[in-house]
Parts: sequence; C-alpha cells; structure tokens
Amino acid sequence: MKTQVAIIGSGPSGLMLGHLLRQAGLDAVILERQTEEHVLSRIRAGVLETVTTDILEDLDIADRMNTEGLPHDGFNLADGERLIRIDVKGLTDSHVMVYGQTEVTKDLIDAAPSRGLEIIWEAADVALHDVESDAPYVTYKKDGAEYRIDARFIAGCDGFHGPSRKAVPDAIGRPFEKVYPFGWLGILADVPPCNHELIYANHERGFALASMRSMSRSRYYIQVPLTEKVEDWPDDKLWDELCRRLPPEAAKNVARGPALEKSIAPLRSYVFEPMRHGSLFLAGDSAHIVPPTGAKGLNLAASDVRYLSRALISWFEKNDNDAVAAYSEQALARVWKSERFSWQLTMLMHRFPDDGPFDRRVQVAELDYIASSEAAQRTIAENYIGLPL
Ligand code: FAS
Ligand code: PHB
Repeated sequence: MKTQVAIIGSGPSGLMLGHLLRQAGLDAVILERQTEEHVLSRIRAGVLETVTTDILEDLDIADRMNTEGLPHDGFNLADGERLIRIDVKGLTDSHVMVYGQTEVTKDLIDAAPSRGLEIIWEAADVALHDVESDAPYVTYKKDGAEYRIDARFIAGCDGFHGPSRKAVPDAIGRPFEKVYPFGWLGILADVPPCNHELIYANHERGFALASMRSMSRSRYYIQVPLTEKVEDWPDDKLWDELCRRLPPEAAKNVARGPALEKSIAPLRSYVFEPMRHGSLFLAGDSAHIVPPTGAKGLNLAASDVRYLSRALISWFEKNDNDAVAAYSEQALARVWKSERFSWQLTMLMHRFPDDGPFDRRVQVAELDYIASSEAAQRTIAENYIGLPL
C-alpha cells in the first residue's frame, strides 16, 4: 500500500490528524494496535479547550458534542473549607466544554468511513523504517500476514508507550521528565454531579477532583500513594474519602453509586524533544505527558495536530519546507507552557509526602491569595481555557 501520511495510533491525536488531512484531500491511513472496542472502552479526559472543540467544529463532527456536551463558564478551587470560583467567562470571555474523550474518540471513529479515512485495527508489531529518508515506510502484522505501507511522512500518534518516539536516535532525542510521588484513583458512576462545575480540592488528607460526563454521570478522583491498588479501594471507602476531602457544601451533595469504572493513573510531566526527526513527526502523548490536574493532555494533542496538519498540507500543496521545519519548535512552545501550568497546579493542589507544616501553610496562603486577587484568577483562567495557538 502507498499513502501520503501513515499515522500510527487511533487515539485523539491520530484521529484528529487523519480527519484534518483527509479534509484537505490528502491520503492518510491509521494503524491501530488495539480493537475499536478496546479504544472506545478507555475512560480518560473530560474537559475540552476551544482548540479541541474548534477542530471538531471545522471537521463538522461536533453535532453530538454540541447536543450532549456541557459548556462550563467557570470551575472551582477548594482549600478544605471554601470554594474559590474561577469565573472563566468573566475573566476571559471564553469557556471550556465538558465532553468525555471517549465520546470525542467515538465521534471521530464513526465519521472515518464516510471521509475516506481508513483505520486498520489490530495492526500488530508496527515498525517504522527509513524515517530519515524521503521514502519511509511502516510494516505491521495482521491475521498472520505481514504488510508494508510506503508513505512520504509518518505521524507518530501512538501515545506514551508506542514505537514512534523510540525511532528517534538516542543521540538526537532528549527527554525531560518529572514523576510525582502519587497517583489519581478515579471512579465513574451514573450519579448526578455534586456541583454544576468542577471542583479541584486541596485538603489536608490529599487532593480530590469532582468532575462529570453529564448531569447524570459523574467522574471523581482522589490522590492516592503509588503503593495503592484499585482492589484496596472498595466503592464505599472511596466515596467516604472523597467526601472528607471536598468542601462540606459540595460533600453533602455527593450521590453514591456503583463504579462503572475505577482505576489508578500515575502522574508524570514528560516532554520529548524534538517532535520531528526526518520524515517522522510526533504528536500528542507520544511526545509529551502532563499531570491531568490542568486538563491539558487531550488538548495538547489537539494543538499538536492543528500545527502538524497545517504544515503537512502546506508541504503537499506548495512544497513548503518551512512549515514542516518549524513544526517541532512551534508545537513545543505551547507544550512547555501547558507543562508549566499543569505542574504549577499539581504542586499547589496536592499533598507531597515530604511536605511539612510550612509547605501546607504556603499552599493555603497561595489559595487565599488567589481568592482575593482578580489578577491571579485571570492568570489561572487564561491557562485553563488554553493559551492561543
Ligand atoms: P493515546 O494514548 O490516547 O492514543 C495512542 C493510540 O496509539 C492508542 O489507541 C494506542 O492503542 C495506540 N498505539 C500504541 N502503541 C501502538 C503500536 N505499537 N501500534 C499501533 N498503535 C499503537 N488527559 C486529560 O486532559 N485529562 C485526564 O483526566 C486524563 N486522564 C488520563 C488517564 C489515563 C489513564 C491516561 C493514560 C491518560 C489520561 N489523560 C488525560 C491524557 C490523555 O487524555 C491523553 O492526553 C490523550 O489520550 C492523548 O491522545 P493521543 O496522543 O492520541 O494518545
Ligand atoms: C475528567 O473529567 O476526567 C477530568 C477533568 C478535569 C481534569 C482532569 C480530569 O483536570
């Protein structure tokens, strides 16, 4: 098979990139290791910046999001007692959209066949070849046979554990990493949210997040040590701990129900430079990871593929080498600003094992400052909605 862009990975990055390239009339094919069912079973992000919703709107794949999604004009920080509302609409004249990543992925997959975007599911042993040449190719196995796809470019959208980043020689690639000494235990349940907007809570016992997927389906997280296992947390124990950490005015509204999904995600900050090597481009989690505190992971994938699609389209339409040459630097500039915000909010809202009384007082003082400063709230709001492209 020959194509113009071979995309590895059928998560949000690969799917959004594939659709944007197809919309411009370019040939692209997606290779995905898992089954469609497995990809759609993942529970991940919940908050979309306009950089993401604009892509869905531009692709005319936004109808279900606009029907079922929840536009949010604000969110809350909490310091154990009170809610500190960040008036996103009033401070930025913008908003975020609460619509699960799972739904975004479903909408993009459902639209693929009619747009001529081929997704090859269960592609095993995907390997990248000759990425430093102008004629790279990928190989993979399926149903016992081996296949080859020749392409002009390869887009590595295969997440943190995929093969693409590893195709960049060690002498060229440079990772930057910070691992946090805790994880997020998440629960998804068909119960109404405890509050109509998100609540990020910093409590003496640890961080908690009250989020949602709809007004009848809630998503909650609590910070747990990395030594914890999901089986250590029966539903009631989790609900009890969540209610200890949320402010009383929210805790009293927590409706309990059986977990539809329960998992622990480790937290790390990670950036890999460069995001281009020869004919290989990295986008999304293959190039960077953020702690979910800032709701940036999925949205950074969106800005990467916005930049990359524009560059690739310009190359094929106008043989423009400048745009593809600028991709890595352009994408990394926004990645690092989001990494900073996600790191800063993680440091502010979590309890660290080595923290002492002084560290706690400083966190409470910073939340008190935010509560009293419109300038501080505006800074948080403009980062939360996503910095301009
Ligand atoms: P993805 O990891 O989503 O997709 C990569 C795709 O490549 C996958 O489908 C994978 O199967 C495929 N792949 C991997 N190796 C392959 C191979 N060898 N061959 C072919 N295909 C291969 N972000 C937030 O903003 N908020 C959150 O609350 C949040 N929670 C998260 C919880 C978890 C457990 C994880 C892992 C991530 C979370 N994220 C969150 C971040 C997440 O939303 C990512 O930012 C988002 O999925 C990025 O999308 P992709 O870059 O497409 O990577
Ligand atoms: C979620 O709803 O899963 C969610 C929302 C906001 C975050 C992280 C996760 O910052």
